[in-house]
Amino acid sequence: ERSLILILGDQLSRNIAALKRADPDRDIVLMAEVAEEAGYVQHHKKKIAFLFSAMRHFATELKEDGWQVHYVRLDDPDNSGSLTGEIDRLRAAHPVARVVVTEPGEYRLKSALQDWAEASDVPLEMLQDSRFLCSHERFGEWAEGRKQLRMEYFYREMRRETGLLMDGDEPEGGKWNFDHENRKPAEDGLTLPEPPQTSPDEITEEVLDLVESQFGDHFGTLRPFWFAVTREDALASLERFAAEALPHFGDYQDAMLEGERFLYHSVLSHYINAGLLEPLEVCRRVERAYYEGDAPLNAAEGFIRQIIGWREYVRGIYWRNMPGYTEQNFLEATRPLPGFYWTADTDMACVAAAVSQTRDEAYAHHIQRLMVTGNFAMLAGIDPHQVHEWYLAVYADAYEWVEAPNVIGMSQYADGGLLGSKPYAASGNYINKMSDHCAGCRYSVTKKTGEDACPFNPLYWDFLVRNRDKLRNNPRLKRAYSTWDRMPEPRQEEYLDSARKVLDQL
Ligand code: FAD
Ligand code: DLZ
Repeated sequence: ERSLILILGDQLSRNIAALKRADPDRDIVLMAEVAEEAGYVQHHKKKIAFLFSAMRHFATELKEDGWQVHYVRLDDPDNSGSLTGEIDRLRAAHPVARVVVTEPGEYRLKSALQDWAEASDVPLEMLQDSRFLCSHERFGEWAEGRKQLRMEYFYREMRRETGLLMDGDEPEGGKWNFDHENRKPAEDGLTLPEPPQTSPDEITEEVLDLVESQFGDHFGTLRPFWFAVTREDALASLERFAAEALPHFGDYQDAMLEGERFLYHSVLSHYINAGLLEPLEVCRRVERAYYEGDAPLNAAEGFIRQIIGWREYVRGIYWRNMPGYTEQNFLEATRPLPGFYWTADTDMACVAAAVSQTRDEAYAHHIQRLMVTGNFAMLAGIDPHQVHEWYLAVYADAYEWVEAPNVIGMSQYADGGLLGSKPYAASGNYINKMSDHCAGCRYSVTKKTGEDACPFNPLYWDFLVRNRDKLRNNPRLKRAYSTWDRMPEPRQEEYLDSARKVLDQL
């Protein structure tokens, strides 16, 4: 009996569960570019181009492997505009006994498929996504009964279960975490390797034209377009990272430099999330670099922790708390997202750098996302739902399962501390320590209040004061509150007054 195998745009792997169970001689694979997926937020042009081109390349590879693939292009005149519409259209022409799909990464689409199945006369089989190390059940077992969830403990279990960087039962090097060796500010004179630039082939050029004509009003610069769109080229990016950037990954993980968009980051998240690379193979490659003496332990451990620790942990948090997680607003923040998140038109040099590279590359590294655009939005009291929609739209690696916990939880503290133990709030001093942005900024980072003061400075105190009722009992903020309480009242007034002026101008 023939099955219809639906492969989503972020499931571009030959090992995806739905394909593993299928028979190329019998079953029919459906892949579809649809308006609904391309339009549920205003995705960055590069994100759409990346996915459509990677989808087209993957469909071609499947056909070469002998699969019967039904590929629907966005500009197909009969395109119904939705994935469920395309399932129905295909099965009208080719009757099938069931539809098989690997669980989608977003609650929105999972529910839409389940609703469709309820009303349909063919059954839907939804398979666990085996690209993740930790199933929903496994995460549930770990989380159940714990008063507070903390990534670090979850991560240790993932280390044990994968055996990555393990020396028998003990962590390699005697410690689980080497972060105290990381987080150096970037110095002048570093040689910074760039991610490999893949030249667009004919398929990609055709997609770029399509995106320009259909999504010309979306955020972001489309060309030059250099992302890998095949597994082969994504693997080349992994090799480049392991050889050139990984050795310094740990040291400069939290650094920022004006004009340097990638530093020693891997720039692999969009490939991993779309299925071109498998998370475990990426970690094994990095582990090998360590054992072969090509990278120090603090780099390899730090990198592997991001993937088997943070990446798996945030996914667990997402599915345990949906629906509803993306609506959380613990701090009751309501201010609209400032226009400069779309234009980069701001005098704050760090924000302008983060937003303009986001516009140009659909990429920013973790500290830019967390401590610049994220920190500013939280300090300024921006509505977390608007912040969430911005992040979901602008990054090539953004899908709700990973974006929402990072934004709603880690960066905006809108979940009230479910994911992380404290709000990532920082004044200009932090940005100055970790970057060289402040030197060329029109604001002075050493000025705490007044016209020319770095806006992060008064906003930091205003944020703490504004949210005192909700944050006062957080042990990690005790010191900050007692510093505030010891400040003379006129000084406090200056801070709050400066903050008011910044906020009024947003
Ligand atoms: P590297 O710095 O080289 O890290 C290696 C890998 O670790 C990444 O490729 C990624 O797979 C994983 N990783 C690292 N940190 C995290 C994390 N916190 N959560 C999950 N995986 C992580 N990541 C996304 O994949 N999609 C998102 O939409 C996304 N939104 C974010 C929003 C905010 C506000 C913040 C603070 C972080 C967000 N992240 C997101 C996590 C992280 O910033 C990106 O994974 C990383 O910047 C991608 O660049 P890279 O591949 O060069 O990462
Ligand atoms: C992000 C995205 C976009 C822009 N377009 C498509 C598409 O046309 N067809 C498709 O199958 N998938 C697309 N995707 C990825 C889906 O949105 C993604 O599978 C879900 O959000 C679940 O993670």
